[in-house]
Amino acid sequence: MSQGEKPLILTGAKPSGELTLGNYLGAIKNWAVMLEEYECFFPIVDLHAITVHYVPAELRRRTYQCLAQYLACGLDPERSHIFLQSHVTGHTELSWVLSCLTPVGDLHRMTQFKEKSSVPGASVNAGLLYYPVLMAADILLYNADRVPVGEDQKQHLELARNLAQRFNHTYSDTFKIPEPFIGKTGARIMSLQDPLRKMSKSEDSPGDAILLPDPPEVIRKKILSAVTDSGREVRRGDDKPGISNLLNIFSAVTGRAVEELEKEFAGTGYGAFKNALADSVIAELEPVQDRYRRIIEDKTLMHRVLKEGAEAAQARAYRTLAKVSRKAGFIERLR
Ligand code: ATP
Ligand code: LTN
Repeated sequence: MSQGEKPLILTGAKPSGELTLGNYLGAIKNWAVMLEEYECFFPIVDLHAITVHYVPAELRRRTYQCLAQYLACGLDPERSHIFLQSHVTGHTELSWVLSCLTPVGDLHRMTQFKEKSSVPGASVNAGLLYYPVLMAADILLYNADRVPVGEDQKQHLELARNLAQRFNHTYSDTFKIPEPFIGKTGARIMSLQDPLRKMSKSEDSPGDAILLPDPPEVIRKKILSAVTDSGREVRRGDDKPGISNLLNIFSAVTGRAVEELEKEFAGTGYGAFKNALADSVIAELEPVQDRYRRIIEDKTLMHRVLKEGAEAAQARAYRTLAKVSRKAGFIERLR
């Protein structure tokens, strides 16, 4: 890295539904504070979204929603590059070269592939199998130093690291080996109805997740009906996954330590605790929702962000792609 150049962070999210409080606390809120220290690339990975059954018009709508939610959550497009994966030439090209270095058995062994392909009635297409190679290409195309991911994506990041090493070994030193990056807060927000599963936007049951656009009364209702544990003590513990999750959320939203919250709510019972948590979540999301409502109507703004993001990303992607082509033995394109 030359002097004065910031390390590069890259992370992607699929436009597969409304973002949840889990995405916000576990990911985007942490990303927004990285803009000072890192050069940040935030692709919305629409090519990954078509590996499972989808409706094109829905994908388009969700892609705009995801972008508007990113901006509303405080990702500043003046200080980061927000773009669509499908707008940049290079992701699929590099993915092809990397797939020729990937033993197919490694892909069959991926946990996410096994889970998604074992859903009854799922049509298992080759894209679903190659999903992790495309993700590796997303990361290596920009030579990312660090990749913020949740637990569930660690195996995929490991493949990206292996592929970087394999490419460097097969051809010559080209890629940095990307490191995982674990956020400070909200690492794993669990479902409100089943605190042993993570809060996820692709779950069907509506009480599981708080969605960023949920109105205040819906947020309160979901929190009040969150599954709790036996007893009425507000404390963290392995025997209390429901209350522990709610305490984690409270702590991530307010920045207050769990121990401090335990003291404050000692002896108050679950009802008062849940109402106070609902107040905090509603207050945290209100400004995000106001901004979201404005941004989603402003196509001019969204298109400008995507255009500028794609231009910056493309410039960097072309440099890597040229290097990769040369090393792989392709003759340079004639002009
Ligand atoms: P799906 O629920 O559809 O599988 P997802 O929300 O897990 O999707 P992405 O949208 O690609 O997947 O994830 C964006 C980021 O949000 C990732 O960094 C992921 O680790 C993080 N994230 C998702 N759910 C949670 C959660 N419940 N708690 C903390 N972080 C989360
Ligand atoms: N597979 C990831 C999304 C994703 C990603 C990436 C994350 C696609 N490309 C590159 C980090 C870096 C997921 O499902 N959360």
